Amino acid sequence: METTKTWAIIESTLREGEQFERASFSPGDKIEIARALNDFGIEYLEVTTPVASPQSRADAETLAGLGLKTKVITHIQTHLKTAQVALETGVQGIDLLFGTSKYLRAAHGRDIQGIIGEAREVIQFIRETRPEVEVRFSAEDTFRSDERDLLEVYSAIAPYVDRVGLADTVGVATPRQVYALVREVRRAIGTKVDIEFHGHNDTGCAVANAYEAIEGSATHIDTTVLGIGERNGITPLGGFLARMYTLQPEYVSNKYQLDMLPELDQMISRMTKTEIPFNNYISGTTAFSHKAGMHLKAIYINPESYEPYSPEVFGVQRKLIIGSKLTGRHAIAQRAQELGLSFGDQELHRLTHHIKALADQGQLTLEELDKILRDWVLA
Ligand code: HCA
Ligand code: CU
Repeated sequence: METTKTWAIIESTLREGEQFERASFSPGDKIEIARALNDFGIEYLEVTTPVASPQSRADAETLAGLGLKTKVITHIQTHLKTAQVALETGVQGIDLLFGTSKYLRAAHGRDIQGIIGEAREVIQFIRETRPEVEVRFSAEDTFRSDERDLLEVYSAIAPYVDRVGLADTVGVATPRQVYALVREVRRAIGTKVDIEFHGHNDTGCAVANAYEAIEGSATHIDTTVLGIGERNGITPLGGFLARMYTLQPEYVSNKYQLDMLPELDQMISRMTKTEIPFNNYISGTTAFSHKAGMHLKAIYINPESYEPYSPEVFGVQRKLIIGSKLTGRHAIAQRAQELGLSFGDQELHRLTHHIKALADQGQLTLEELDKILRDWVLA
């Protein structure tokens, strides 16, 4: 049964993704990315702070003015002047950030009361200037911050914002920890304010942590296409959707144009000159490859037997690797049938044995396999 959890994606390829070593999106790239994510059905686009550079400011204005269905929000440090510039770009939302861990507090020199005071001032300014703009407040490095400090900050600020954010800035949180802390924050701030989770992937938990955040009552998840970001990045859009699709297939496929996902990955791969990893969720070249004889046999009977979801849902095709030493009679027979050939039981047995022996010397391509099948008939 589908769970009834509802959540939205804050797609940060245009912000966190710009912090990826190999990303340097041109103004044209940014428009292409924004339009594609809009068509895909993403709810929010987070774009680089307008104070990063003159072009960043111009880009934020352009993106905010595209008239997309997707809300365009920017991501800024909690400073009054920056907030003013952000509002001038015409964005529909502002994600505010303030470091609360001992490391980051040492860097910006604020105590908890100082953080709360400054955040309130900036939030009040935004509310008074542009009441329709959505405001989020996030405690950077949440999972290395003192829990009492965090709850104090979130409780003090929640009444003034639409959303609070938890950020696993260095990717150290465990799934259970994320679940537990989101629950704690929910208890502290009540049900009226949304909760966002942003998770880095340094220890390989970014997808699991995003999922646990939702289980814990988070309503918004940050992703980037291919997971690009600082260091090895954050929760990848594809991996997150693969995770959620198995649990909420209708909810996910109604919200998003899922068969566009490989195109999104290819677009970012092209722009960042980075190959899509072979084992990438959904769009990796081996993501739907089946090889062992037993797997092939079962796949022919019912693809669900060895697939968590159908590749067609995501606009890709499964691949059957028939010419290997692990192949089986059923796979050979099936391929023969596709070529309009048929073999009796004994023949098939001998043929399969022959193919396995050949493949022991090196895996056969489909063309090589087909030739062997045809030659066998002629021999
Ligand atoms: C960074 C900031 C951030 C912010 C996340 C958020 C992080 O390190 O550049 O605003 O929720 O990972 O803490 O991306
Ligand atoms: Cu980040």
